[in-house]
Amino acid sequence: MKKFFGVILFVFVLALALSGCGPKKVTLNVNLKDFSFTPNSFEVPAGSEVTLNMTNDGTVTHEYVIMMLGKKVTTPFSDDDEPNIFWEHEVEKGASETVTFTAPKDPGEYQVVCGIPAHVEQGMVATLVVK
Ligand SMILES: [Cu+2]
Repeated sequence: MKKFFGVILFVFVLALALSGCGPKKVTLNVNLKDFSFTPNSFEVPAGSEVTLNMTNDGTVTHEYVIMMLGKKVTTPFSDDDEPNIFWEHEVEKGASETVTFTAPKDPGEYQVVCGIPAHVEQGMVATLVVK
Protein backbone atom coordinates (compact mmCIF):
# COMPACT_ATOMS: atom_id res chain seq x y z
CA MET A 1 0.00 0.00 0.00
CA LYS A 2 2.85 2.33 0.88
CA LYS A 3 4.36 1.72 -2.53
CA PHE A 4 1.03 2.53 -4.17
CA PHE A 5 0.94 5.99 -2.58
CA GLY A 6 4.54 6.46 -3.58
CA VAL A 7 3.60 5.90 -7.21
CA ILE A 8 0.59 8.24 -6.93
CA LEU A 9 2.80 10.94 -5.46
CA PHE A 10 5.39 10.45 -8.19
CA VAL A 11 2.76 10.75 -10.94
CA PHE A 12 1.32 13.86 -9.28
CA VAL A 13 4.70 15.57 -9.02
CA LEU A 14 5.53 14.60 -12.60
CA ALA A 15 2.20 16.02 -13.85
CA LEU A 16 2.84 19.22 -11.93
CA ALA A 17 6.30 19.55 -13.44
CA LEU A 18 5.09 18.87 -16.98
CA SER A 19 2.07 21.14 -16.80
CA GLY A 20 4.38 24.08 -16.20
CA CYS A 21 2.23 25.56 -13.50
CA GLY A 22 5.31 26.71 -11.62
CA PRO A 23 6.20 30.43 -11.76
CA LYS A 24 6.83 31.94 -15.18
CA LYS A 25 10.44 32.78 -15.85
CA VAL A 26 11.53 35.98 -17.51
CA THR A 27 14.87 37.64 -18.13
CA LEU A 28 15.50 41.37 -18.00
CA ASN A 29 18.61 43.27 -18.97
CA VAL A 30 19.50 46.65 -17.52
CA ASN A 31 22.41 49.02 -17.97
CA LEU A 32 23.12 51.33 -15.08
CA LYS A 33 24.81 54.60 -15.95
CA ASP A 34 25.55 58.01 -14.43
CA PHE A 35 22.60 58.65 -14.05
CA SER A 36 20.02 56.53 -15.79
CA PHE A 37 18.52 53.08 -16.28
CA THR A 38 18.51 51.67 -19.81
CA PRO A 39 15.83 50.70 -20.55
CA ASN A 40 13.82 52.67 -18.03
CA SER A 41 10.68 50.58 -18.24
CA PHE A 42 10.39 46.85 -17.51
CA GLU A 43 7.46 44.48 -17.80
CA VAL A 44 7.06 41.15 -15.97
CA PRO A 45 4.19 38.73 -15.25
CA ALA A 46 2.92 38.87 -11.67
CA GLY A 47 4.70 36.40 -9.42
CA SER A 48 7.20 35.41 -12.09
CA GLU A 49 10.76 34.39 -11.43
CA VAL A 50 12.86 37.23 -12.79
CA THR A 51 16.49 36.88 -13.83
CA LEU A 52 18.00 40.35 -13.93
CA ASN A 53 21.23 40.85 -15.86
CA MET A 54 22.74 44.06 -14.51
CA THR A 55 25.68 45.94 -15.97
CA ASN A 56 27.06 49.06 -14.36
CA ASP A 57 28.58 51.21 -17.10
CA GLY A 58 28.91 54.15 -14.75
CA THR A 59 31.82 55.56 -12.80
CA VAL A 60 30.24 54.97 -9.38
CA THR A 61 28.18 52.29 -7.62
CA HIS A 62 24.52 52.11 -8.65
CA GLU A 63 21.48 50.25 -7.34
CA TYR A 64 18.27 48.75 -8.67
CA VAL A 65 15.68 49.41 -5.98
CA ILE A 66 12.06 48.35 -6.49
CA MET A 67 9.63 50.25 -4.29
CA MET A 68 6.44 48.64 -2.99
CA LEU A 69 3.22 49.15 -4.91
CA GLY A 70 1.89 52.66 -4.37
CA LYS A 71 5.10 53.84 -2.68
CA LYS A 72 7.39 56.41 -4.20
CA VAL A 73 10.70 57.68 -3.00
CA THR A 74 10.58 60.97 -1.18
CA THR A 75 13.78 62.73 -2.19
CA PRO A 76 16.35 62.64 -0.87
CA PHE A 77 16.32 58.84 -0.66
CA SER A 78 16.80 58.19 3.04
CA ASP A 79 15.82 56.07 6.05
CA ASP A 80 12.14 56.92 5.68
CA ASP A 81 12.13 55.16 2.30
CA GLU A 82 13.73 51.93 3.54
CA PRO A 83 10.49 50.30 4.82
CA ASN A 84 8.91 50.88 1.39
CA ILE A 85 11.49 48.85 -0.51
CA PHE A 86 10.25 45.65 -2.19
CA TRP A 87 13.66 44.44 -3.41
CA GLU A 88 17.07 45.94 -4.09
CA HIS A 89 20.48 45.07 -5.44
CA GLU A 90 23.69 47.06 -5.74
CA VAL A 91 26.32 46.81 -8.50
CA GLU A 92 29.78 48.34 -8.29
CA LYS A 93 31.17 50.44 -11.12
CA GLY A 94 32.27 48.43 -14.12
CA ALA A 95 30.71 45.23 -12.76
CA SER A 96 28.14 42.89 -14.27
CA GLU A 97 25.92 40.70 -12.13
CA THR A 98 23.05 38.32 -12.68
CA VAL A 99 20.55 38.13 -9.85
CA THR A 100 17.07 36.68 -9.44
CA PHE A 101 13.99 37.79 -7.57
CA THR A 102 10.30 36.94 -7.49
CA ALA A 103 8.13 39.60 -9.08
CA PRO A 104 5.35 41.13 -6.96
CA LYS A 105 2.02 39.27 -7.03
CA ASP A 106 -0.03 42.44 -7.37
CA PRO A 107 -0.29 43.95 -10.87
CA GLY A 108 0.56 47.61 -11.16
CA GLU A 109 3.34 50.09 -11.78
CA TYR A 110 6.23 49.94 -9.35
CA GLN A 111 8.78 52.72 -9.05
CA VAL A 112 12.39 51.68 -9.59
CA VAL A 113 15.15 53.97 -8.32
CA CYS A 114 18.82 54.08 -7.49
CA GLY A 115 19.26 54.51 -3.75
CA ILE A 116 22.71 56.09 -3.84
CA PRO A 117 22.46 59.65 -2.47
CA ALA A 118 21.39 62.23 -5.08
CA HIS A 119 21.02 59.70 -7.91
CA VAL A 120 17.20 59.87 -7.95
CA GLU A 121 17.43 63.64 -8.21
CA GLN A 122 19.72 63.25 -11.23
CA GLY A 123 17.30 61.01 -13.06
CA MET A 124 17.86 57.44 -11.91
CA VAL A 125 14.18 56.53 -11.94
CA ALA A 126 12.45 53.76 -13.90
CA THR A 127 9.22 51.78 -13.88
CA LEU A 128 8.52 48.09 -13.35
CA VAL A 129 5.16 47.14 -14.82
CA VAL A 130 3.70 43.99 -13.27
CA LYS A 131 0.93 42.40 -15.35
CU1 LIG B 1 22.94 55.37 -9.08
